[in-house]
Order: sequence, then structure tokens, then C-alpha cells
Amino acid sequence: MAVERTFSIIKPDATRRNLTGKINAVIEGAGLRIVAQKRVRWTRAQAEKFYEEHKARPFYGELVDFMTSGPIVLQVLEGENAIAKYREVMGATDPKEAAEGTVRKLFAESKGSNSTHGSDSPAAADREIALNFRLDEIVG
Ligand code: DAT
Ligand code: MG
Repeated sequence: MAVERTFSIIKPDATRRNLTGKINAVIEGAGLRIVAQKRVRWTRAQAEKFYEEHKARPFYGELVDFMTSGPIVLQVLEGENAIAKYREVMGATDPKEAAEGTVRKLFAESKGSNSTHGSDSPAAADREIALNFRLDEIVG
């Protein structure tokens, strides 16, 4: 297995409830290192571009509304097998289906308001990191 980087977002439902530190504790407890982090508020254009693969889905408008509804924390996580590992640490998209101990089981409110994003493939991780961080903002 190789050391990889993945892209993570702590979503507006989680920043609103002051859960950034608790989610970071789960991330670090799983052995992933936070090698870049910044708190921002996305414009609609930024959210639309980030989620453009979902443009045709019925929940796209709601997703863009939600992701621009408050501050978010953008992160790059590094570790062995980081992409698959963080998907496991997050749990299923719908917290009702998420395994015990996962971030979404612990903290998510609903399928839409689900506290975290994590890249789902190496190509997605590369694209999502490049969209959100300059190289000199990532310190491994
Ligand atoms: P994931 O974030 O687990 O990779 P996804 O890529 O299928 O899930 O969808 C992106 C986000 O869109 C997801 O985190 C929450 C929202 N979403 C997905 N399916 C939804 C649905 N049926 N209703 C409302 N929001 C949904
Ligand atoms: Mg996804």
C-alpha cells in the first residue's frame, strides 16, 4: 500500500454545531494526518463546479444550497490508503446506513446534511485537491 492524499470537507451542518475538532479527532484517531486545512465559505459557482458530476441529479440544487449555507473546512488528509480509508472512516452517505463509530453515524443529521465529504477515487482526489489548494498550502 502506498501513502496517498485525499480531499475532505467538514460541511456546514458540522461547522454550525461546532464539531470541527471532534471530527478531526476521529480523522487523526484513524491514523490520517491533516496536511492542509482552511475554513472558507464557498460561492455558488465554486460549489457548482466542485459537484458538477452530480449536475443531472435531482438533489443537485439542494446540495449547492446546502454547501453554500455556511462555513466549511477544506482539508487534505495523508496516510496509507488514505482515499479508501477516509471513505470508511466517514461511513455511508446516509447516516441511517452508516456503521457504528463512523463520522456520519456519530454526527450526520440526514443524507443531505451529512457532515463530511471525502474523495471517492485517486482521480477525484487529484481534481478536488487541485481545485481547492495551492501546492504550497499543503505541508506533509
Ligand atoms: P458521498 O458524499 O457519500 O460520496 P454522493 O457523491 O453520492 O455521496 O453525493 C454527494 C452528496 O450529495 C452527498 O454527500 C449528500 C448529497 N446527496 C446524495 N444523495 C442525496 C439524496 N438522495 N438526497 C439528498 N442529498 C443527497
Ligand atoms: Mg461522492
